[in-house]
Amino acid sequence: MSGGGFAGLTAATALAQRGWSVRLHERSPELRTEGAGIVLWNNSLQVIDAIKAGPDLMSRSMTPPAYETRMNNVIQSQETLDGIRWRTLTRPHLFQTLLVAAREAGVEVVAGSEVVGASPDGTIRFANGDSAEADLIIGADGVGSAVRDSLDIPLKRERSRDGITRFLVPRRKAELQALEPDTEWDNVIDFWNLDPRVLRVLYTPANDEELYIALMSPAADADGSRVPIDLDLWTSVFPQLAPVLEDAAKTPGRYYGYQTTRLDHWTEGKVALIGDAAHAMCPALAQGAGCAMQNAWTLAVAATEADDIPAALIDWERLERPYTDIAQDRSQWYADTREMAKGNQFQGDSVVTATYNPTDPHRHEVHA
Ligand code: FAD
Ligand code: 5PR
Repeated sequence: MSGGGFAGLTAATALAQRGWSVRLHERSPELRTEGAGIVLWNNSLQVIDAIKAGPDLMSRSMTPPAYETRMNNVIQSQETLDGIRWRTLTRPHLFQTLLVAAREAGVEVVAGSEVVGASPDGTIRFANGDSAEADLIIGADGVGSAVRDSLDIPLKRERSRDGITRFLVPRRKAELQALEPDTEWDNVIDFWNLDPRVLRVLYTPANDEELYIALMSPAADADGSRVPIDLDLWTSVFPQLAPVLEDAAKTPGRYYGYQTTRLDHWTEGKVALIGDAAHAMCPALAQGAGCAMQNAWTLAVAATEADDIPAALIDWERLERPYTDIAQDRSQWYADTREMAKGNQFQGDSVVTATYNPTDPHRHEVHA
Protein backbone atom coordinates (compact mmCIF):
# COMPACT_ATOMS: atom_id res chain seq x y z
CA MET A 1 0.00 0.00 0.00
CA SER A 2 1.35 3.41 -0.97
CA GLY A 3 -0.01 6.43 0.92
CA GLY A 4 -1.45 6.96 4.40
CA GLY A 5 -4.25 9.44 3.66
CA PHE A 6 -7.99 8.78 4.08
CA ALA A 7 -7.99 6.32 1.15
CA GLY A 8 -4.94 4.32 2.22
CA LEU A 9 -5.89 4.09 5.90
CA THR A 10 -9.42 2.92 5.05
CA ALA A 11 -8.29 0.26 2.57
CA ALA A 12 -5.54 -0.97 4.91
CA THR A 13 -7.96 -1.29 7.81
CA ALA A 14 -10.67 -3.07 5.80
CA LEU A 15 -8.12 -5.55 4.38
CA ALA A 16 -6.44 -6.24 7.73
CA GLN A 17 -9.85 -6.85 9.30
CA ARG A 18 -10.39 -9.49 6.59
CA GLY A 19 -7.23 -11.37 7.45
CA TRP A 20 -4.75 -9.78 5.04
CA SER A 21 -1.32 -8.85 6.23
CA VAL A 22 -1.02 -5.21 5.24
CA ARG A 23 1.99 -2.93 5.08
CA LEU A 24 1.32 0.76 4.48
CA HIS A 25 4.15 2.96 3.20
CA GLU A 26 3.82 6.68 3.86
CA ARG A 27 6.32 9.12 2.43
CA SER A 28 6.04 11.71 5.24
CA PRO A 29 8.12 11.11 8.36
CA GLU A 30 4.88 10.94 10.37
CA LEU A 31 1.23 10.24 9.64
CA ARG A 32 -0.82 13.42 9.70
CA THR A 33 -3.30 15.38 7.65
CA GLU A 34 -3.36 18.80 6.02
CA GLY A 35 -6.44 20.92 5.77
CA ALA A 36 -9.20 21.95 8.10
CA GLY A 37 -12.73 20.57 8.06
CA ILE A 38 -14.64 18.01 6.07
CA VAL A 39 -18.20 16.90 5.33
CA LEU A 40 -19.00 13.19 5.13
CA TRP A 41 -22.17 11.69 3.67
CA ASN A 42 -23.91 8.33 3.97
CA ASN A 43 -21.54 6.63 1.52
CA SER A 44 -18.45 7.16 3.67
CA LEU A 45 -20.30 7.02 7.01
CA GLN A 46 -21.42 3.47 6.12
CA VAL A 47 -17.76 2.57 5.58
CA ILE A 48 -16.78 4.14 8.92
CA ASP A 49 -19.44 2.00 10.61
CA ALA A 50 -18.30 -1.12 8.76
CA ILE A 51 -14.69 -0.73 9.93
CA LYS A 52 -16.07 -0.24 13.48
CA ALA A 53 -14.93 3.37 13.77
CA GLY A 54 -18.46 4.80 14.06
CA PRO A 55 -18.53 5.63 17.81
CA ASP A 56 -15.15 7.38 17.60
CA LEU A 57 -16.22 9.45 14.59
CA MET A 58 -19.60 10.36 16.11
CA SER A 59 -17.99 11.50 19.38
CA ARG A 60 -16.62 14.66 17.77
CA SER A 61 -18.72 15.56 14.75
CA MET A 62 -22.17 17.04 14.16
CA THR A 63 -25.11 17.20 11.80
CA PRO A 64 -26.01 20.88 11.36
CA PRO A 65 -29.75 21.71 11.29
CA ALA A 66 -29.57 22.86 7.64
CA TYR A 67 -27.31 23.62 4.68
CA GLU A 68 -28.05 27.27 3.99
CA THR A 69 -27.09 29.11 0.82
CA ARG A 70 -26.97 32.91 0.59
CA MET A 71 -26.32 35.25 -2.31
CA ASN A 72 -25.23 38.77 -1.30
CA ASN A 73 -26.46 37.80 2.16
CA VAL A 74 -29.99 36.96 0.94
CA ILE A 75 -31.05 33.40 1.81
CA GLN A 76 -31.61 31.30 -1.33
CA SER A 77 -32.33 27.99 0.39
CA GLN A 78 -32.10 26.17 3.72
CA GLU A 79 -31.84 22.50 2.85
CA THR A 80 -32.53 20.21 5.81
CA LEU A 81 -31.38 17.19 3.78
CA ASP A 82 -34.13 15.03 5.26
CA GLY A 83 -33.34 11.37 5.00
CA ILE A 84 -29.71 11.93 3.98
CA ARG A 85 -27.08 11.01 6.56
CA TRP A 86 -24.31 13.60 6.84
CA ARG A 87 -21.76 14.78 9.41
CA THR A 88 -19.36 17.70 9.63
CA LEU A 89 -16.04 17.28 11.45
CA THR A 90 -12.40 18.29 11.43
CA ARG A 91 -9.84 16.54 9.26
CA PRO A 92 -7.56 15.82 12.22
CA HIS A 93 -10.46 14.01 13.92
CA LEU A 94 -11.24 11.88 10.84
CA PHE A 95 -7.55 11.10 10.45
CA GLN A 96 -7.12 10.05 14.10
CA THR A 97 -10.25 7.91 13.90
CA LEU A 98 -8.89 6.06 10.86
CA LEU A 99 -5.38 5.75 12.28
CA VAL A 100 -6.68 4.17 15.50
CA ALA A 101 -8.79 1.74 13.46
CA ALA A 102 -5.79 0.81 11.30
CA ARG A 103 -3.56 0.19 14.32
CA GLU A 104 -6.25 -1.90 16.07
CA ALA A 105 -6.68 -3.97 12.90
CA GLY A 106 -2.95 -4.74 12.89
CA VAL A 107 -1.85 -2.68 9.89
CA GLU A 108 1.93 -2.25 9.78
CA VAL A 109 2.59 1.45 9.14
CA VAL A 110 5.99 2.42 7.74
CA ALA A 111 6.44 6.22 7.83
CA GLY A 112 9.23 7.98 5.97
CA SER A 113 9.03 5.38 3.19
CA GLU A 114 8.61 6.75 -0.32
CA VAL A 115 7.19 4.56 -3.07
CA VAL A 116 8.48 5.24 -6.59
CA GLY A 117 6.44 2.77 -8.59
CA ALA A 118 4.75 -0.58 -9.03
CA SER A 119 4.37 -3.24 -11.74
CA PRO A 120 1.25 -5.16 -12.74
CA ASP A 121 2.90 -8.45 -11.68
CA GLY A 122 2.84 -7.31 -8.04
CA THR A 123 6.18 -5.61 -7.42
CA ILE A 124 6.37 -2.35 -5.48
CA ARG A 125 9.53 -0.22 -5.59
CA PHE A 126 10.87 2.24 -3.03
CA ALA A 127 13.03 5.36 -3.21
CA ASN A 128 15.74 3.68 -1.13
CA GLY A 129 16.20 1.08 -3.89
CA ASP A 130 14.34 -1.75 -2.13
CA SER A 131 11.42 -3.59 -3.68
CA ALA A 132 8.83 -6.11 -2.47
CA GLU A 133 6.31 -8.57 -3.88
CA ALA A 134 2.63 -8.57 -2.92
CA ASP A 135 -0.66 -10.25 -3.88
CA LEU A 136 -2.24 -6.81 -4.14
CA ILE A 137 -0.71 -3.34 -4.43
CA ILE A 138 -2.80 -0.25 -3.76
CA GLY A 139 -1.77 3.19 -4.94
CA ALA A 140 -3.43 5.59 -2.49
CA ASP A 141 -0.71 8.18 -2.82
CA GLY A 142 -2.79 11.21 -3.70
CA VAL A 143 -3.16 13.49 -6.70
CA GLY A 144 0.58 13.27 -7.52
CA SER A 145 0.57 9.42 -7.30
CA ALA A 146 3.93 7.80 -8.10
CA VAL A 147 2.25 4.40 -8.44
CA ARG A 148 -0.14 5.77 -11.06
CA ASP A 149 2.56 7.62 -12.98
CA SER A 150 4.79 4.52 -13.06
CA LEU A 151 2.02 2.61 -14.86
CA ASP A 152 1.68 5.21 -17.64
CA ILE A 153 -2.11 5.18 -17.49
CA PRO A 154 -3.59 7.86 -19.79
CA LEU A 155 -4.81 10.76 -17.63
CA LYS A 156 -6.90 13.86 -18.29
CA ARG A 157 -6.43 16.81 -15.97
CA GLU A 158 -8.70 19.85 -15.84
CA ARG A 159 -7.86 22.83 -13.66
CA SER A 160 -10.64 25.17 -12.58
CA ARG A 161 -10.52 28.94 -12.33
CA ASP A 162 -11.43 29.04 -8.62
CA GLY A 163 -9.58 27.90 -5.54
CA ILE A 164 -9.84 28.05 -1.80
CA THR A 165 -8.02 28.72 1.47
CA ARG A 166 -9.22 26.62 4.43
CA PHE A 167 -9.08 27.32 8.17
CA LEU A 168 -10.04 25.75 11.45
CA VAL A 169 -10.91 28.47 13.97
CA PRO A 170 -12.83 28.77 17.28
CA ARG A 171 -16.65 28.90 16.88
CA ARG A 172 -17.22 32.30 18.55
CA LYS A 173 -20.94 31.65 18.36
CA ALA A 174 -21.94 34.32 20.89
CA GLU A 175 -20.02 37.02 19.02
CA LEU A 176 -21.55 35.98 15.69
CA GLN A 177 -24.99 35.87 17.31
CA ALA A 178 -24.50 39.41 18.57
CA LEU A 179 -23.68 40.62 15.05
CA GLU A 180 -26.58 38.77 13.36
CA PRO A 181 -29.14 37.60 15.94
CA ASP A 182 -31.59 36.05 13.43
CA THR A 183 -29.04 33.67 11.95
CA GLU A 184 -28.87 29.98 12.93
CA TRP A 185 -25.12 29.82 13.48
CA ASP A 186 -25.17 26.00 13.75
CA ASN A 187 -26.12 25.76 10.07
CA VAL A 188 -23.62 25.25 7.31
CA ILE A 189 -23.83 28.63 5.57
CA ASP A 190 -22.53 29.07 2.07
CA PHE A 191 -22.08 32.85 1.66
CA TRP A 192 -21.78 33.66 -2.06
CA ASN A 193 -20.99 36.97 -3.70
CA LEU A 194 -20.66 36.94 -7.48
CA ASP A 195 -21.29 40.56 -8.23
CA PRO A 196 -19.35 42.90 -8.31
CA ARG A 197 -16.64 40.43 -7.31
CA VAL A 198 -16.48 36.65 -6.89
CA LEU A 199 -15.76 35.99 -3.23
CA ARG A 200 -17.34 33.25 -1.15
CA VAL A 201 -17.09 31.97 2.41
CA LEU A 202 -18.28 28.46 3.21
CA TYR A 203 -19.02 28.39 6.95
CA THR A 204 -19.12 24.85 8.40
CA PRO A 205 -19.41 24.18 12.15
CA ALA A 206 -17.42 20.99 12.88
CA ASN A 207 -18.33 20.52 16.57
CA ASP A 208 -19.13 22.73 19.59
CA GLU A 209 -15.68 24.30 19.64
CA GLU A 210 -14.33 24.28 16.11
CA LEU A 211 -15.44 25.97 12.93
CA TYR A 212 -14.23 25.19 9.42
CA ILE A 213 -14.22 28.19 7.06
CA ALA A 214 -13.22 28.00 3.41
CA LEU A 215 -12.55 31.25 1.55
CA MET A 216 -12.99 30.95 -2.20
CA SER A 217 -11.80 33.31 -4.90
CA PRO A 218 -10.68 33.00 -8.52
CA ALA A 219 -6.97 32.23 -8.87
CA ALA A 220 -6.77 35.35 -11.07
CA ASP A 221 -7.82 37.55 -8.13
CA ALA A 222 -4.46 38.28 -6.47
CA ASP A 223 -5.94 39.96 -3.37
CA GLY A 224 -8.73 37.39 -2.94
CA SER A 225 -6.34 34.45 -3.11
CA ARG A 226 -3.58 36.01 -0.99
CA VAL A 227 -2.35 34.23 2.16
CA PRO A 228 -2.35 35.24 4.94
CA ILE A 229 -5.77 36.55 3.95
CA ASP A 230 -6.45 40.23 3.22
CA LEU A 231 -8.54 40.86 6.34
CA ASP A 232 -9.86 44.27 5.24
CA LEU A 233 -11.09 42.85 1.95
CA TRP A 234 -12.86 39.84 3.48
CA THR A 235 -14.44 41.74 6.38
CA SER A 236 -15.67 44.46 4.02
CA VAL A 237 -17.61 41.84 2.05
CA PHE A 238 -18.58 39.61 5.02
CA PRO A 239 -18.85 41.97 8.05
CA GLN A 240 -21.00 39.49 9.99
CA LEU A 241 -18.06 37.03 9.94
CA ALA A 242 -15.46 39.48 11.27
CA PRO A 243 -14.73 37.59 14.54
CA VAL A 244 -13.82 34.35 12.75
CA LEU A 245 -12.08 36.04 9.82
CA GLU A 246 -9.79 37.77 12.34
CA ASP A 247 -8.69 34.35 13.61
CA ALA A 248 -8.18 33.09 10.05
CA ALA A 249 -5.98 36.09 9.28
CA LYS A 250 -3.59 35.03 12.07
CA THR A 251 -2.92 31.68 10.36
CA PRO A 252 -0.55 31.43 7.37
CA GLY A 253 -2.93 29.34 5.23
CA ARG A 254 -2.45 27.97 1.74
CA TYR A 255 -4.46 28.60 -1.43
CA TYR A 256 -5.48 25.40 -3.29
CA GLY A 257 -6.62 25.44 -6.91
CA TYR A 258 -9.37 22.97 -7.88
CA GLN A 259 -8.60 20.15 -10.27
CA THR A 260 -10.26 17.06 -11.71
CA THR A 261 -8.21 14.08 -12.91
CA ARG A 262 -9.76 11.23 -14.86
CA LEU A 263 -7.89 8.00 -15.63
CA ASP A 264 -8.49 5.70 -18.54
CA HIS A 265 -8.53 2.80 -16.04
CA TRP A 266 -7.94 2.37 -12.32
CA THR A 267 -6.29 -1.06 -12.25
CA GLU A 268 -3.48 -2.93 -13.95
CA GLY A 269 -2.79 -6.53 -13.05
CA LYS A 270 -2.39 -6.71 -9.27
CA VAL A 271 -2.26 -2.91 -8.85
CA ALA A 272 -5.31 -0.77 -8.03
CA LEU A 273 -5.55 3.00 -7.59
CA ILE A 274 -7.96 4.67 -5.16
CA GLY A 275 -8.64 8.16 -3.85
CA ASP A 276 -7.09 11.26 -5.40
CA ALA A 277 -4.52 9.01 -7.14
CA ALA A 278 -7.39 7.71 -9.29
CA HIS A 279 -10.01 10.45 -9.24
CA ALA A 280 -9.22 13.88 -7.79
CA MET A 281 -12.27 16.13 -7.95
CA CYS A 282 -13.50 19.65 -7.27
CA PRO A 283 -14.87 20.02 -3.74
CA ALA A 284 -18.41 21.22 -4.61
CA LEU A 285 -20.21 18.02 -3.54
CA ALA A 286 -17.72 17.33 -0.72
CA GLN A 287 -17.09 13.83 -2.07
CA GLY A 288 -13.33 13.55 -2.67
CA ALA A 289 -12.64 11.73 0.58
CA GLY A 290 -16.09 10.13 0.50
CA CYS A 291 -15.37 8.44 -2.83
CA ALA A 292 -11.85 7.57 -1.65
CA MET A 293 -13.22 5.72 1.39
CA GLN A 294 -16.07 4.10 -0.53
CA ASN A 295 -13.67 2.73 -3.15
CA ALA A 296 -11.18 1.65 -0.48
CA TRP A 297 -13.88 -0.43 1.18
CA THR A 298 -15.35 -2.01 -1.94
CA LEU A 299 -11.84 -2.82 -3.20
CA ALA A 300 -10.99 -4.61 0.05
CA VAL A 301 -14.17 -6.69 -0.14
CA ALA A 302 -13.73 -7.52 -3.84
CA ALA A 303 -10.07 -8.52 -3.42
CA THR A 304 -10.88 -10.72 -0.43
CA GLU A 305 -13.57 -12.59 -2.36
CA ALA A 306 -11.40 -12.97 -5.49
CA ASP A 307 -9.94 -16.16 -6.94
CA ASP A 308 -8.16 -14.14 -9.60
CA ILE A 309 -7.10 -10.68 -8.35
CA PRO A 310 -6.52 -8.93 -11.71
CA ALA A 311 -9.93 -10.03 -13.02
CA ALA A 312 -11.63 -9.09 -9.76
CA LEU A 313 -10.09 -5.61 -9.89
CA ILE A 314 -11.42 -5.01 -13.39
CA ASP A 315 -14.87 -6.08 -12.25
CA TRP A 316 -14.62 -3.87 -9.17
CA GLU A 317 -13.89 -0.80 -11.29
CA ARG A 318 -16.73 -1.57 -13.68
CA LEU A 319 -19.27 -1.83 -10.85
CA GLU A 320 -18.08 0.95 -8.58
CA ARG A 321 -16.70 3.63 -10.87
CA PRO A 322 -20.07 5.11 -11.95
CA TYR A 323 -20.68 6.40 -8.39
CA THR A 324 -17.38 8.28 -8.49
CA ASP A 325 -17.73 9.47 -12.09
CA ILE A 326 -21.05 11.15 -11.34
CA ALA A 327 -19.61 12.94 -8.29
CA GLN A 328 -16.62 14.12 -10.34
CA ASP A 329 -18.82 15.31 -13.18
CA ARG A 330 -21.30 17.16 -10.97
CA SER A 331 -18.55 18.75 -8.86
CA GLN A 332 -16.74 19.89 -11.99
CA TRP A 333 -19.96 21.34 -13.41
CA TYR A 334 -20.61 23.26 -10.19
CA ALA A 335 -17.04 24.56 -10.20
CA ASP A 336 -17.36 25.68 -13.84
CA THR A 337 -20.78 27.31 -13.51
CA ARG A 338 -20.83 28.38 -9.82
CA GLU A 339 -24.47 27.25 -9.91
CA MET A 340 -24.29 26.29 -6.24
CA ALA A 341 -24.83 29.97 -5.51
CA LYS A 342 -28.50 29.47 -6.45
CA GLY A 343 -29.08 27.02 -3.59
CA ASN A 344 -31.22 23.88 -3.58
CA GLN A 345 -28.27 21.87 -4.81
CA PHE A 346 -28.74 18.57 -3.00
CA GLN A 347 -31.15 16.86 -5.38
CA GLY A 348 -31.13 14.38 -8.24
CA ASP A 349 -27.69 13.55 -9.66
CA SER A 350 -26.01 15.60 -6.92
CA VAL A 351 -26.98 13.12 -4.19
CA VAL A 352 -26.54 9.81 -6.02
CA THR A 353 -23.10 9.27 -4.46
CA ALA A 354 -24.03 10.79 -1.10
CA THR A 355 -26.88 8.32 -0.61
CA TYR A 356 -25.04 5.25 -1.95
CA ASN A 357 -24.36 2.43 0.50
CA PRO A 358 -21.15 0.66 -0.59
CA THR A 359 -21.45 -1.83 2.29
CA ASP A 360 -24.78 -3.29 1.15
CA PRO A 361 -23.94 -6.68 -0.41
CA HIS A 362 -27.11 -6.47 -2.55
CA ARG A 363 -26.40 -2.99 -3.92
CA HIS A 364 -25.78 -4.08 -7.51
CA GLU A 365 -28.77 -6.40 -7.80
CA VAL A 366 -31.20 -5.36 -10.50
CA HIS A 367 -34.72 -4.97 -9.19
CA ALA A 368 -37.52 -5.87 -11.52
P1 FAD B 1 -4.21 12.24 0.16
O1 FAD B 1 -4.97 12.75 1.29
O2 FAD B 1 -3.49 13.18 -0.72
O3 FAD B 1 -3.17 11.19 0.76
C1 FAD B 1 -2.10 10.68 0.02
C2 FAD B 1 -1.02 10.22 0.97
O4 FAD B 1 0.01 9.58 0.24
C3 FAD B 1 -0.35 11.37 1.72
O5 FAD B 1 -0.24 11.05 3.07
C4 FAD B 1 1.01 11.51 1.03
O6 FAD B 1 2.01 11.98 1.89
C5 FAD B 1 1.27 10.06 0.64
N1 FAD B 1 2.17 9.92 -0.51
C6 FAD B 1 2.22 10.68 -1.62
N2 FAD B 1 3.15 10.22 -2.47
C7 FAD B 1 3.69 9.16 -1.88
C8 FAD B 1 4.73 8.24 -2.27
N3 FAD B 1 5.36 8.39 -3.43
N4 FAD B 1 5.05 7.23 -1.44
C9 FAD B 1 4.41 7.08 -0.25
N5 FAD B 1 3.42 7.92 0.17
C10 FAD B 1 3.09 8.93 -0.63
N6 FAD B 1 -13.62 15.46 0.43
C11 FAD B 1 -14.74 15.11 1.12
O7 FAD B 1 -15.12 13.94 1.11
N7 FAD B 1 -15.46 16.05 1.82
C12 FAD B 1 -15.08 17.35 1.86
O8 FAD B 1 -15.74 18.14 2.54
C13 FAD B 1 -13.92 17.75 1.12
N8 FAD B 1 -13.53 19.06 1.10
C14 FAD B 1 -12.45 19.41 0.33
C15 FAD B 1 -12.09 20.75 0.26
C16 FAD B 1 -11.00 21.16 -0.52
C17 FAD B 1 -10.66 22.60 -0.62
C18 FAD B 1 -10.23 20.18 -1.22
C19 FAD B 1 -9.04 20.57 -2.05
C20 FAD B 1 -10.58 18.83 -1.12
C21 FAD B 1 -11.69 18.44 -0.37
N9 FAD B 1 -12.07 17.09 -0.28
C22 FAD B 1 -13.20 16.75 0.42
C23 FAD B 1 -11.31 16.05 -0.98
C24 FAD B 1 -10.40 15.24 -0.07
O9 FAD B 1 -9.60 16.08 0.74
C25 FAD B 1 -9.50 14.34 -0.89
O10 FAD B 1 -10.22 13.76 -1.94
C26 FAD B 1 -8.94 13.23 0.00
O11 FAD B 1 -8.22 13.75 1.08
C27 FAD B 1 -8.05 12.29 -0.81
O12 FAD B 1 -7.50 11.30 0.02
P2 FAD B 1 -6.34 10.39 -0.49
O13 FAD B 1 -6.03 9.48 0.66
O14 FAD B 1 -6.69 9.80 -1.79
O15 FAD B 1 -5.12 11.35 -0.80
N1 5PR C 1 -18.18 21.56 0.30
C1 5PR C 1 -17.13 21.56 1.11
C2 5PR C 1 -16.00 22.30 0.80
O1 5PR C 1 -14.94 22.30 1.61
C3 5PR C 1 -16.00 23.08 -0.37
C4 5PR C 1 -17.10 23.03 -1.20
C5 5PR C 1 -18.17 22.26 -0.82
C6 5PR C 1 -17.16 20.79 2.39
C7 5PR C 1 -14.87 23.92 -0.70
O2 5PR C 1 -13.93 23.98 0.20
O3 5PR C 1 -18.24 23.89 -3.01
O4 5PR C 1 -16.19 24.27 -2.99
C8 5PR C 1 -17.16 23.79 -2.48
